[in-house]
Amino acid sequence: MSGLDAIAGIGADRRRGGYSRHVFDDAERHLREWFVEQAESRGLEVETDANTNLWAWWGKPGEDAVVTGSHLDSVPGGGAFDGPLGVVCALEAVDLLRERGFQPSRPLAVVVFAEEEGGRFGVPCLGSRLMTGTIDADRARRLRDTDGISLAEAMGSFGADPARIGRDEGALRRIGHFVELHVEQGKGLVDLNRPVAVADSILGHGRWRFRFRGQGNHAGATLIDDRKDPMLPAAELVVAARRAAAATADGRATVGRLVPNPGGTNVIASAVDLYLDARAPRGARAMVEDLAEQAMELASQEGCSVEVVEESFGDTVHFDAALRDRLCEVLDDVPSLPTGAGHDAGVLAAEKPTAMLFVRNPTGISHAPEEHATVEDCEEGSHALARVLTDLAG
Ligand code: HGY
Ligand code: MN
Ligand code: MN
Ligand code: MN
Repeated sequence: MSGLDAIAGIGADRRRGGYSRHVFDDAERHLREWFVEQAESRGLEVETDANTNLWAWWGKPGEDAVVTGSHLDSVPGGGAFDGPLGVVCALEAVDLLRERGFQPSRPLAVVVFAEEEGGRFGVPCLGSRLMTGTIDADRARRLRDTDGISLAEAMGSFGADPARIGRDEGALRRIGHFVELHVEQGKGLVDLNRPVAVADSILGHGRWRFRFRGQGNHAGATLIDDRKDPMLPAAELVVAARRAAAATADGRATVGRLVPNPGGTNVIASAVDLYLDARAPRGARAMVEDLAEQAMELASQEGCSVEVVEESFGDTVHFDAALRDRLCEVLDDVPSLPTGAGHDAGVLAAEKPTAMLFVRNPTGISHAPEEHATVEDCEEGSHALARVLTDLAG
């Protein structure tokens, strides 16, 4: 908790509540500095990889390492635990192992992945996607934030070389196992009345941008019949998305961001960008294809047009069953749980034996300031992580 307290003032968002910490902004740079200080004070050797992920090594960096960690960025107005808890518990686990005089037989590293939430450039798990080549480097360089700054430009200002981003064979060879600890983002552990679980699967999920275009005009002088208001099909699509998710097995669909241009109370918008987050064990893409057809119909009814762009997609992830079972056993039969939230561990799972630990969230709320974990459960989590690292690196 002292780790979380130390960063509690960084990136606090007075307007939205909670935290807004986005890749390469002041808050996120500050968090990187904090991490480097923490790692170096423990004698860990810190390096930043070509994709701006941070690594802290216990002993010499080497291949087949046991790697743990998470991310420090947040969604806009997010909670204090999503990401930082996995980093703080990783450092705490290192302390616990040291106190016990543990000597790892394999290299051990704590990693902080960049832009996990996609809060600035729109693609979640950007650092791990780049490292694994799951996103094309050229496409990534051209991603833009809401101020029009490209990832390449932002990396340049940060002091990283955008020409070097992309699949990083060296970094990947070093990962033998990856274990990410994370606050649970639902109520699974509350319902089971248990503090810690091992992850079983991650729901397939993606993000899409629907750009509706109409005719900007005067709110008072334009007769209702004369309007081409892109807000109309956008609003109807919000409702259609909810219905589509309800009709899809274990489906979810969210419009958490709707951006009218130019955005004036007395102005009929000329365009509206609607950002859709859709998830399902199977068929998230089919759900969105159907919504895209509906969007076209809704747009044409209003004399508008629509263009749909897939910003990211990841299939359902089933974590390595042998590793999951091994963790459950090492942790004396903790339960295993599926999750609807995405993680860098989900990206890495396609390449490496990967596992996750969840720590109970008494509110069951996440991506909001009410996200929580008690001191006792965080302690359970770091002790569980220390046991897993001891097992894997012993
Ligand atoms: O959006 C997600 O599921 C994740 O927390 N990035
Ligand atoms: Mn998150
Ligand atoms: Mn997270
Ligand atoms: Mn006027």
